[in-house]
Amino acid sequence: MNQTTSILHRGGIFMAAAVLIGLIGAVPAAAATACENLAGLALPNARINSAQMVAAGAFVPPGGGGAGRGGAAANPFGSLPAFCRVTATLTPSSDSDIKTEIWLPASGWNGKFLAVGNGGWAGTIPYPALAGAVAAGYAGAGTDTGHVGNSAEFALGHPEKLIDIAYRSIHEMTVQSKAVINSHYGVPAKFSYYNGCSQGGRQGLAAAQTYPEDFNGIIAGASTWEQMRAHGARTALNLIVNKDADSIIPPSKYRMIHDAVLNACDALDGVKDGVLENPMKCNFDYSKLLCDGADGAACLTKGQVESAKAMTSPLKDPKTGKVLFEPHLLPGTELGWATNGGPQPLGPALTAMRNIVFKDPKWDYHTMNISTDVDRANKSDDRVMYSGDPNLKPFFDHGGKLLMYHGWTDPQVSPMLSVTYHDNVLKAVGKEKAANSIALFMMPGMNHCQGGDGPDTFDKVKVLEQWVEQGKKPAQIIASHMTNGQVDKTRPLCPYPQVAKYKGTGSMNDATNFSCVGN
Ligand SMILES: [Ca+2]
Repeated sequence: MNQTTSILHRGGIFMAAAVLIGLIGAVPAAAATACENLAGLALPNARINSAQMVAAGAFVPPGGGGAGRGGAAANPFGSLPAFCRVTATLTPSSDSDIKTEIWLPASGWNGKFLAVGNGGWAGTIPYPALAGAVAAGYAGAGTDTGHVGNSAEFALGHPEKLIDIAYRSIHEMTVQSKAVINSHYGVPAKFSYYNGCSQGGRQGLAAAQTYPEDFNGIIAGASTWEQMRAHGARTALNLIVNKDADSIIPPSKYRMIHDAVLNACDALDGVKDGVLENPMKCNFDYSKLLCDGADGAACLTKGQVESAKAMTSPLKDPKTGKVLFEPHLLPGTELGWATNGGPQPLGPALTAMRNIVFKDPKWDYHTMNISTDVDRANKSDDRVMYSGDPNLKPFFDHGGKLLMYHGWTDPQVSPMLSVTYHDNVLKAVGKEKAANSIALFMMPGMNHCQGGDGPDTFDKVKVLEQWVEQGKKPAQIIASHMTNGQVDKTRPLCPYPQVAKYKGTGSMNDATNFSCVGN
């Protein structure tokens, strides 16, 4: 009997056992293949490197572990229950070297699979998010996407590796994880979910577009779906706001500018709480802060006014005024302007320009020709990293649900990308058909994926599950804001384009005193 037959045979026995046990209750852990046996599982274009039980609280991430989006706590591993840790290498192409980990709860498995995404240029297994999945009872999986290190250096001369991070690694990981789960527990996962933000949000959209049958539900936060053009635009914006000494806004002025924006726009939503419910309604004119005479701490020079406008406007060709990239940051992001407007371009953008666009790790960004190089960035990867296809009909027809979210004060990835993609899907698929399959929740006062003055915390997977498993599309989501570990504010998040409106009485920090209304 060869190995595959043996596994099928054992699987058959377990299936029969599961049916019998199903008559009297839940499938006990005893029905599962022992963790260590998974090391012998044969998988196409993949090899399992190890399969070992990890005792409760005993996991220590290799080399201190990698930070991932979507679940990092102070010590996300200390309270982990016992689990079976499977490490694998996936090789869908001859140049692929995709490291993946599949974590299987030793007891209390909820019968579901949860894949977690990456941040930045990936290059590490997102251990904190993986830990969050297992702690909540899921069989979880995460991948380094096929290279080591959070930069784009891997892509130079390795187009297959770019395809791996773009969409292939999450797909391969998901296919293999489902096989491992089936073998280990003797039953397939009842539901498969994906959760990611930033690069991980784009990975989620790519999954919905490219492999519509992989997941029953996808959470895509702050999705950077127009990735290479955005990297070109970020680099260009950085050059524009640093073009001469007069243009540079010192970070010491960010608070002053932010306060001026709040003074003008905070109360537009009926609640003076330091957060703009819909910053697209705030048409703040930064030239109101122009210094009367000499430069000072409470005003902006002429060049600084231009830079403030550039930070919050579509990117324009400085020579012709032509719009080169429409999605921009919104008023209210001032405290985070150092991200894109600091002394040099954002790291993930610069490494992309060097290694993918110009294919020269020493490329000097000061030599950028903004008029042509934003377009050049957009085409540089044969559109592999572009994840903006709005045709989600196959995913929706399969029953797939897409839950999107984005912070309005995201200083790194324009929230307009999520708004635009959402609207594009409605146009492509039809509003009625899309209505029960896609939802976007804009998050007032939330920064990039988390943090900020607005509520940034809600149980994303739970919301998605209720939608997928019980047909309850979220009409609103209660999110909370914490200070020093204590919840100090709750507020409903509303499905775009609705906004939360204060009912007029009761605490402004209590979600029950707000309702979602048309914008
Ligand atoms: Ca407000």
